[in-house]
Amino acid sequence: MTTIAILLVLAGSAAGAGSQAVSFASPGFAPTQMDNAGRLMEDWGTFGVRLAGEGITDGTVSVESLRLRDVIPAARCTSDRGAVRMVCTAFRAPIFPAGADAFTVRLEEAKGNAAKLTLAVDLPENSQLGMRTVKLGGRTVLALPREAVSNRGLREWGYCDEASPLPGWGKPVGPCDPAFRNIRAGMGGVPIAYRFNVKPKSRAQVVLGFCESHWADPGQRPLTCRVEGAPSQTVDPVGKWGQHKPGVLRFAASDEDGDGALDISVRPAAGAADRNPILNAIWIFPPGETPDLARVIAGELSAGAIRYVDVGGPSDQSLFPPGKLEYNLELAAGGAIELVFLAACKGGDVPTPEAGVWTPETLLKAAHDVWRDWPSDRKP
Ligand SMILES: [Ca+2]
Ligand SMILES: [Ca+2]
Repeated sequence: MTTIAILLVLAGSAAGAGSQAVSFASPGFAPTQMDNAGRLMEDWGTFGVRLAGEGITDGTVSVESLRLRDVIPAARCTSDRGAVRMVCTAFRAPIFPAGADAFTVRLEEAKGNAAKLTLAVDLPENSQLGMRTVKLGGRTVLALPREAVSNRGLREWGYCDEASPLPGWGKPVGPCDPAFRNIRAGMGGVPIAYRFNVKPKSRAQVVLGFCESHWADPGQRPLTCRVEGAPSQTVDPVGKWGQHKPGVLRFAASDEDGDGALDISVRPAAGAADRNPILNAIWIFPPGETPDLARVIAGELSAGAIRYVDVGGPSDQSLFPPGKLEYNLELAAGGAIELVFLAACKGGDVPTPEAGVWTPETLLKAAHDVWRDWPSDRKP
């Protein structure tokens, strides 16, 4: 029989009266502790959030244990911060195999005035930020809220994937743009993805550049390229251009979903023997003029492009600025916002949010179902 999960209520230490560390778990799993400042103490580090902005004051912090939907052990940290009341609630979501801690940050405007806020997430050093995940080493330790992607401080353009730069990997023959020499590769089949800020709903000509310098035979590394607003194109670079031969594909792109960003991705084509996609270069040109592709390959149009990216080269960049993970949020007078994070538990990863299997509602329901069915004499 597995160890019975225990809801421990530990005596508080430094924080004021009413604030104490609280633990919570799923049946049969080691508990997670919320410390008396409202942070989760995970085996990979401490996860917590900090609030800043106009009218945000220091305030008392109160941590308590409670039951969500009557049965789910949970920890809650409440703090009145002047213009905003912040309530952080955590419970264990019983995701196979190790579970994950769902951490909901609720921000309530408290003074009857619209408020602009910055919510900063405390992360361990060496954290790698992605669009929806934070990784530490090879482990996915945090899933980030979908609602807040557009509220993140992002650069004008950059990659937003888990691919790796391989400078000097390309060995293009003949005179060509230097961008063909450096690549990024999606080792293990991860897509290569870039995002560029554009005028909402605007159009552009996008050119992707490739040079395959590993395979000599066709059919090994076919790639499927998607550029927002254009039909996807599948290409076998060796079959189409040959080994070490630079080649380009043109796309009539548009910001189809109107979010002010143009999304570009390269993935392994269906059935590809080599599952590691590569990309050498990206050019963005104005709509309406069709760039001469031979001149693009020769590097003659790079200086005049709206964007020219030597993928994997020294000027390539992540979409995410280094350092802190911060959200810029606006609260209407009397309004509230909820952001749900998912933190990895002892020995586990969090599931990739892109897989789309879990939502905050289904996590709560799953936790409810396991605790409802757990024998009452063994409930904490
Ligand atoms: Ca878009
Ligand atoms: Ca490159």
